Amino acid sequence: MDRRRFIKAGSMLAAGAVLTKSTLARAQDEAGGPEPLGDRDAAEGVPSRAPRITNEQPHVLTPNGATLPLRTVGNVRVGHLIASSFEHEFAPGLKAQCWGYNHRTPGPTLEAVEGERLRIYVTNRLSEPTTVHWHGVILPNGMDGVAGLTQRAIPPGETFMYEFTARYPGTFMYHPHFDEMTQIALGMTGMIVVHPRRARGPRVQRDFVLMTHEWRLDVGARRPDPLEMTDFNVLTFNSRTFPGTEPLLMGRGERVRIRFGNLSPMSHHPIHLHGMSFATTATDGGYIPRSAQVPNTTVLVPVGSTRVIEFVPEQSGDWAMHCHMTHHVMTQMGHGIPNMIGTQTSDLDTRMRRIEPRYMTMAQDGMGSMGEMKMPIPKNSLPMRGGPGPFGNIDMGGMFTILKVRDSPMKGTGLWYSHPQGTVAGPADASQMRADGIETT
Ligand SMILES: [Cu+2]
Repeated sequence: MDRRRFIKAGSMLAAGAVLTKSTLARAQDEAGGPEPLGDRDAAEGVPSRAPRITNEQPHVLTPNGATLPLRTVGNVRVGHLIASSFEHEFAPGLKAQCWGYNHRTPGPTLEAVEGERLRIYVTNRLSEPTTVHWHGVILPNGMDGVAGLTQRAIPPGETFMYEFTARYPGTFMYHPHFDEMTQIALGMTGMIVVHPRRARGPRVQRDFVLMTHEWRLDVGARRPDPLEMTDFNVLTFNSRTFPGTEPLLMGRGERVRIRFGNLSPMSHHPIHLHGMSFATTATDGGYIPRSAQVPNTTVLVPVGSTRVIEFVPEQSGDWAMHCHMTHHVMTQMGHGIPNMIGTQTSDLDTRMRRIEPRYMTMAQDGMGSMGEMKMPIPKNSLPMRGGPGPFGNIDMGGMFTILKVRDSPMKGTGLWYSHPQGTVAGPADASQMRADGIETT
């Protein structure tokens, strides 16, 4: 028995042993989680705000996400995170029961300014204890959120208070430090942005945050599998998978910042931007001096890290941005199928259809067209990959989104880029090929 099977078998035995304790929790869970709270709307987070400049710094935008509302009480900024189970949509057609904060995964982005005193209440509406660890934030040891080491875990139904000063600006994250394997795998992550009191470096016009994550969600399952160690099949930006990812809208010539976080269980993500060269300006450890900023078109975001990039888009268009691990731009249906590439199937289909009339051999020429095949797919699942684009099916899914660079960025948000004439690759002209000395016969 390998280690994974052993763990799975062990967890089933353990589940049997604590059946009485977990039955109630499971019953609540099956019913779609706990009752909504009276203050749910306020606590759930507000939609990402339009850029507003404070001290020359725009608010951060969390595509597909929200910012945690903070109210000022005396000289303290007060917020409330509620950990619970809820139904989450990864993309139209794919939903699962996930765990997160304020009915979101990732939880709402915590946005503060350097030097602010923060008081964050954490209510646990999960079926097991939890904590919140403020990953990368320098704070008193007892506020660090490590169950058993720096605090007692927050029991189900209780609320704990964390209070600390955001001493240093930067891009950080929050997540539980109790049963991390389960709680993070089910979606309990969030980003923290602490703006510097005085803006550093050139002023940016847009400031986005994207949390990368990976999930094992078997076709037909209602819940991600936290026991998976290697074979993840739903890859996400802010817990959404393409075509469910909200495009990032920006103006040509604007300075744009994207802050990536990675709380995937097991994978680092090399995020590649088309049409841009950028500088990595900061990590969760602090700012990178200008003299040490290396130009790149791909930034590796390791597990448990943040990376901040800045760039000025030079060319308008619909530019792809995606993880460059090819299996991270696939979705559920691309996994676990037999490799048929190059096989000579001759009359196999005809013969098989005598036994099974719906039989069809797939992917013997490659898998590129499988995303657009109008094959029936199981309920609550995504086709192999991709989504509709202006020139046909977009052949990537998963950790993929679009940077919409426009001359007037607030116009035409839902529209595809309109290309100037003569700037789109198309079929070659035979006479021009001959003139250029290209032989094709
Ligand atoms: Cu990746």
